[in-house]
Amino acid sequence: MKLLVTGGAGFIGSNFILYMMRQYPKAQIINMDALTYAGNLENLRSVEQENNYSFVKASITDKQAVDEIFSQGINVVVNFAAESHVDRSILEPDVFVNTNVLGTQVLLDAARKYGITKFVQVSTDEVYGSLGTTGLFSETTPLAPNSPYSASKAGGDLLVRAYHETYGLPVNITRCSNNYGPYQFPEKLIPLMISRALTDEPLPVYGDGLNIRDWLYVEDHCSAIDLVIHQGRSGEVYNIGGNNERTNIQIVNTILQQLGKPESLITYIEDRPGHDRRYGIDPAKITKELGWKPQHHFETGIQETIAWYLSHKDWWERIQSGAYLEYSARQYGSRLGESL
Ligand code: NAD
Ligand code: TDX
Repeated sequence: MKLLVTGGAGFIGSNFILYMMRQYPKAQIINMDALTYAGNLENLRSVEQENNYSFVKASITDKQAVDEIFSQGINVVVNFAAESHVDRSILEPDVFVNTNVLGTQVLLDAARKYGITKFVQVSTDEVYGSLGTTGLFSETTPLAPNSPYSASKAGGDLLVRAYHETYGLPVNITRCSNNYGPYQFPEKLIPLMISRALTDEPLPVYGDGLNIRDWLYVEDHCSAIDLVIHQGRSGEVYNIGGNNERTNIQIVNTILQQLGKPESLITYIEDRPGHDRRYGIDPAKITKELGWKPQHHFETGIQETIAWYLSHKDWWERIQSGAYLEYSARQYGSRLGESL
C-alpha cells in the first residue's frame, strides 16, 4: 500500500499515521499537509526518521503540488485535510470553502487522473445538521448543514459522491462524531477546558451548556477508517460513532472533577450562532457490514485523555506560545528549501 494522508499533521491525521504505521509496518505513507495553525509536526516526531514515512508541505488546493505527489504512484488516499473549527468558520468562511470544497476537488481530479484504487473522504456528522431530543443520524439522513464549516464539508462530500457516480472513482465517505484523545488542538472543547482549568482560567461554556455531542476516542475512528480502506464497498457512506452522548456541561464537570478544580471556573457565555443542539450517530451499517467495534469506553477514555494532557503540558504550552511552529521550520525548513 502506498498511502497518501492529507492533513496528517493535524489531530486525527497524526493519530491515524501513527496507527497505520503500527498496523502496516511495510506500507509507504506520505503525509501532505499545508501546516496551517492546526498542523503540528511534533505529533509525528516518533516516526519522522522511518524510511516508510515522508512529509511534504503542500496545500491540497495546489494542483501542481498535488499532481507531483500522485505521480509517485499513490494507490490509496485518505483526505483529512480541512479547516475544522466551527467558530473560525463563522468568522472566516472563505478559507473553509477554499480548502474543504475546492481542495477536495483538486484531490479528486488527481485521483481520477492517476487511477487510485481507494479515495476515503473523512467527513463529519455535522453535515446532517442538528437532532431533536430523539433519533440518530443514519447514512440516509438528509444533509442539512448549519455552519459554514459543515456546509463546506457537505460540499466536499457531494463532489466525492459525484466523482463516483460520474467517473466511477472508487470512493468512500466516512462521517464521524466528535473525536477526543491525544494531540487535539487546544481550541476544541476538551483540550481547551483542560488547559484553561489547569491554569485556573474561566471555562467558557456556550449557551446553557446542554448541547449534546457524541464522543469517540480518536483511535477508534482510525480503526474504522482502516476497515473502510480495506473493505468499504465502493461509493458507500459509513457513519462512525460510539454511542456516547454527553452534554457539554457533563464533559466540563468531568474535567473539573478529575483535575480537582472548582465549578466556580465555569462561565456561561453567549451562544455560538447556529449552534447545533444535538448530534448522535447510528453506527449500525459499519458495525454490520465491516464488523467495526470501538475498543475504548468513554469513562476510561476521557480519564486517559485528561491524564495525557496533564503529562504533556509542554505539548499544549508550545502551541499556546507558538513554539511548535519553530519546530517545523527547524525540522523541515532547510529540506524544503523554504522558511516555514
Ligand atoms: P485539525 O484541524 O486538527 O487538522 C487539520 C489538518 O489539515 C492540519 O494539519 C492542517 O494543517 C491541515 N490542512 C488544513 N488546510 C489544508 C490544506 N489546504 N492543504 C493541506 N493540509 C491542510 O482537524 P482534525 O480534528 O484532525 O480533523 C481532521 C478531519 O476530520 C477533518 O476533515 C474534519 O472535518 C474531520 N472530522 C473531525 C472530527 C473531530 O472531532 N475533530 C470529527 C469528524 C470529522
Ligand atoms: O469554548 C467552547 N465552549 C463551548 O461550550 C468551545 C470551543 C466549544 N463549546 C461547545 C460547542 C459545542 O457544542 O462544545 C461543543 C464542542 O465544540 P467543538 O469542540 O468546537 O466541536 P464541534 O463544534 O462539536 O465540532 C467538532 O466535532 C465535529 C469538530 O471541531 C469538527 O471538526 C467535527 O467535524
